[in-house]
Amino acid sequence: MEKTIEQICDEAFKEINAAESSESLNAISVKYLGRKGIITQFLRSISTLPSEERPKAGEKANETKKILEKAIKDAISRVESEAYKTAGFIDVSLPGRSSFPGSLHPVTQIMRQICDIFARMGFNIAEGPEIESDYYNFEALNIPKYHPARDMQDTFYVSDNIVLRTHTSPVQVRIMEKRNPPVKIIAPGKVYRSDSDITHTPMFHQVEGLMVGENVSFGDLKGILTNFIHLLFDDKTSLRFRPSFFPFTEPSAEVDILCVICRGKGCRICSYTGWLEVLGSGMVHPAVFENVGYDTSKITGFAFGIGVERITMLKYGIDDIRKFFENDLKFLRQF
Ligand code: 2NM
Repeated sequence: MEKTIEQICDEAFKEINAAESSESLNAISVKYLGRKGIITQFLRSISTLPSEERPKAGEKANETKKILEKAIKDAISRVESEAYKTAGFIDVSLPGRSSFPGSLHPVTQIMRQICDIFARMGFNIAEGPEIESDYYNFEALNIPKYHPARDMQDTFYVSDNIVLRTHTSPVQVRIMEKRNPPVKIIAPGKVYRSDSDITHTPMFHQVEGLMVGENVSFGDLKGILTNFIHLLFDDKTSLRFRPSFFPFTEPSAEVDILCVICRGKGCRICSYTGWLEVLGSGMVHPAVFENVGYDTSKITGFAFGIGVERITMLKYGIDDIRKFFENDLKFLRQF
């Protein structure tokens, strides 16, 4: 049986769509539309049809001819386009596209290093809420009502009795309420203070530590913190314990290390003192123990607080704390 014009058209379209070069499209054009082409022959065969069928068949065949001519023309411009020529080809001479896998933020990296060091010394890791009650953030820690830390200027208030924690000490209070000594924990996390300049951001990270039990002494504090500094920096880094004051410790001591930049000679980083302040510490105040129900005639302990951004700045020689929070990939990819 002779093929209908519709069947011929379908077949031609299949070939046109499969063609990948202008040469093969030209061959398709010859096959269907050439002097001896299928469509041309079909047009000629119309004269053999009964006269009443001729006009309709002729009209359809001419229409098909026009459609195929246009389809072949369009297909030639498709295969000759730049996009088509380059699709699926790999130019091996091009420089490779580098991929940047994500990495941990420098502050996160140092926070983990700090936690790892204390974990190796037997400290458990404790966490707690960032939105705290006035009681856990201040009252339980022996911070009196008139203390400047409680002022709106220094603390973010959520409501009258609710604050964004200004340190992670409330975590330690919550643990002491729940557990009896011995307690040996560190509390890493975000803290908030209403402060902003090149050395302060309204949010920063702390790791606070607490060791409580019978016969825990200031000597233990010195031993643990000396070991910590030697593991975090190197074991030639000298430390000094300088008297200080915190409402929640007595006695209190600030820990300085010999300047990691100038090794004590005096430079811009250490304000020409040769020393860098790295953490605060002290023996937990009996008032704090009383608040959590510990027997102050048997129990002693020490605590300390480390500012993670500050340590990270010292370790990497970064001079502006705000760089940590600008999300500049040129900065972050260095670590
Ligand atoms: C510091 C300095 C000294 C501290 C005290 C306590 C608690 F809850 F046990 F009383 N936790 N952390 C502490 C002591 C924190 O930060 C500079």
